[in-house]
Amino acid sequence: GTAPEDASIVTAWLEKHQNGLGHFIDGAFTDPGETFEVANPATGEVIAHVTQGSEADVDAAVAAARRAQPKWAALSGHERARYLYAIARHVQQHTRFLAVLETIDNGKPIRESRDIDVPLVARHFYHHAGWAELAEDEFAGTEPYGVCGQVIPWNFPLLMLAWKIAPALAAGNTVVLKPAEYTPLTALAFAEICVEVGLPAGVVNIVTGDGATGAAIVAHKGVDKVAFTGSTEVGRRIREQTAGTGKGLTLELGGKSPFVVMQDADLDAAVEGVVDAIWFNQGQVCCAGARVLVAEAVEDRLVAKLTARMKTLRVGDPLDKNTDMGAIVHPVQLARIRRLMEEGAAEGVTITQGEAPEGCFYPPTLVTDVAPASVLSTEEIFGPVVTVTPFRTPDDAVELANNTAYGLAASIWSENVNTCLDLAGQIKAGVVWINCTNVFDAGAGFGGYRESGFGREGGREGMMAYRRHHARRGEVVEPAE
Ligand code: TXE
Repeated sequence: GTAPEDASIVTAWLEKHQNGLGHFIDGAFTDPGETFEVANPATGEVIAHVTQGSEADVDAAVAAARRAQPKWAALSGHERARYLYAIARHVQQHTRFLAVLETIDNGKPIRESRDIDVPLVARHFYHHAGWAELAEDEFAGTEPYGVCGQVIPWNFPLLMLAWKIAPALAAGNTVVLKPAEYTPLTALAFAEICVEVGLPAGVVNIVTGDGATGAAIVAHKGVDKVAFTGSTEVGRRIREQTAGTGKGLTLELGGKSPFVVMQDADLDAAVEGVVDAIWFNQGQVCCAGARVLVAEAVEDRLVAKLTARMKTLRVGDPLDKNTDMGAIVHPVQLARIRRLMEEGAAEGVTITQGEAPEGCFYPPTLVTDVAPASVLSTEEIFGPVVTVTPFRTPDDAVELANNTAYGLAASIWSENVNTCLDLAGQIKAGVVWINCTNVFDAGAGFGGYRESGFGREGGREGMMAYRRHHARRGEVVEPAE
């Protein structure tokens, strides 16, 4: 049966803002200017009109952030921590509202937004409040960058905001953040939380808009550090744009992460791992385990189990608590998945799919008989599509795993911990999970090798990426990101 979530609190919020939503600049919401439509991908319904940020808007936001920054940095760590704790608590208090809004805006299942995204957001602010508490000791010999320009994607809208804003604020920076144009709503709801907790004006500024708005933030002379999560193509452009400007930069880009199943793996556990690795969030996950590499002796068994499990996944209404996979974020992304699948099909691969309703949905998909050089094995599909490729020896597994331009994450499955640790050391990825996948913690650095970007978010490295390191006599200084 169905178990629909009550969406009325969000409907009321959307109605309140039916004349359009402005930016959040200097502690207040601006009047909506020239707006663009935001739709619920599961229904196609337009749910809000959000302002397209101009260069003047970016100027105003950066100016507010510059004015607020010295005072924010001059607060004691404890005082900054109190704001971060308050934000975390308010996020928890508004969990249901934020989860429903995220699901309506992005299309992800309510079970995920409620049980994964929003709790991780709160966790991220709690964790970084802890860092702020320790600021006087931990940040000695370093200083905040100043104003951080942050541009985020649409796959985990509120969580990516938390990954960006929490460490920046803990470190004494102020921010101008642009959410993705497909999913700007929870960032604006977050701005309301900033007002609720009495965060000083200008510490957090949210400017909505498209890539041009993002580019204006990156280019702004008043921005001291840029943090970006999104496509490798845009990341490359941002790296060029910031070269020689002295701005700090961290980039978290695409991936094509391997999921390695050794002959002695617990296959049932590995199957559940694949479900989580590629069918979580419709596969729109930068670290998605998109390439299953399996020991040839167990390939047939794994594929049989995986096919059976895939067919049990329920794809449909994201607001239904029984739904396993919701909508693809936007018809443009759906078209991209379909185009890549057509290119792959032309190469003669075998495609097995579950079921999906009409509309902006894509079924869980398993691709076998696929060459390592195939477009489906190499391109980031950013959808619920997993390839399965057999290997003979552990060395072959490592070679296949590293046969990618990316290097964000990897997952290794074996009952022998020595095998796991041996492979983990040889696979070039920022995160290697052993007998698990998609485990995120605010205390652990996350980030890529090669075309997956550079710099870490989370943990000590992530924290220190928001401080400038200046040398003092006799001191060894970590390289700035
Ligand atoms: O990404 P974009 P798109 C990958 C994934 C996906 C593909 C395209 O493969 O299919 O990218 O997605 C802003 N200067 N990932 O087109 O354009 C934009 O407004 C500054 C992986 O949506 O990179 C948005 O806020 N900013 C990824 C953000 O960049 C610019 C998550 C991301 O959009 C800009 C998303 C510019 N010139 C997509 N152009 C991951 N690593 O998780 C755009 N933007």
